[in-house]
Amino acid sequence: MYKIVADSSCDLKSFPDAPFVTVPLSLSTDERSYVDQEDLNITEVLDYLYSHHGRSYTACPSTQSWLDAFEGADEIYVVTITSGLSGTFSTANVAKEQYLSEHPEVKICVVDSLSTGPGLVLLIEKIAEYKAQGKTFEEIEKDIVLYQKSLKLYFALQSLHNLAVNGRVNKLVASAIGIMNIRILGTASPEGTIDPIAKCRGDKRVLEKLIEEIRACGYKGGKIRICHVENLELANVIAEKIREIFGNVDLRIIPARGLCSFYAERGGIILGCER
Ligand code: X90
Repeated sequence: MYKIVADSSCDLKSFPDAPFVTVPLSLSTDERSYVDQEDLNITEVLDYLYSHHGRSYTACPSTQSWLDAFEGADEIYVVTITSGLSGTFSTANVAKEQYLSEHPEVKICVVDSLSTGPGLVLLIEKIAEYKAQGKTFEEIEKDIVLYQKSLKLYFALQSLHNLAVNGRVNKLVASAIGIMNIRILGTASPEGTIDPIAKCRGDKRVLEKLIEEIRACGYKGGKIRICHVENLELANVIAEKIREIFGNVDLRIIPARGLCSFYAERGGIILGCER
């Protein structure tokens, strides 16, 4: 039996097309700790974090939580958040080596998404599609890397506070926003780090600029996945605009789970597309 295992940055709670399980990262302050499980109440966590004045941080899954998730399958595809911003990919590889030494007959492929949220969703869907087509483990291992390179990730955020205090983005970039309705539009670099594109005033401007970028990257109507942090409204506006321009696109909108909510913050939008 095969299985897809992703960390909780994938924003999916379930995935009906394949045997699927997620492994949680965790979110903490010095007083409280939340495991990013399926039933985590995002509104409650965000309310708490915004009312808390001390520091807050995240941690990648333990090796043991990966090992537990691997149980019961003999062909395992692991999809992780970008190694450019998190140790998650590295802990997944440690778990892989350990699991293989105890189960030499099992096959495990760990995919570095170099992305987050919707980028992982597209990779997970593609693995299930490859399996349905009857591709072998070795073929999938090779082809998924090529597919990863064909994906683009964009984000529009209202605050970079949590990214900046946790050292995931330059503090100078971060200080520019959080004022006057300013949004930051950015993309994932080929190394899976944060690449700011523009500061935009208001949602209307951010939408224009986002569409401009999507066009310029060579997007022609492929799949799109949009994850949002309590901002279904803007996600819908973006989806509508994309359909207006590119026709009947395969597009899904997904509420962010804990990890992406923590870093993308309230109002944040993350969009993944195929080129
Ligand atoms: O504690 C950990 O190991 C997790 C660290 C994760 C850090 C970054 C998460 C970013 C989530 C922010 C906007 C999208 C940026 C994507 C660039 C690849 C969402």
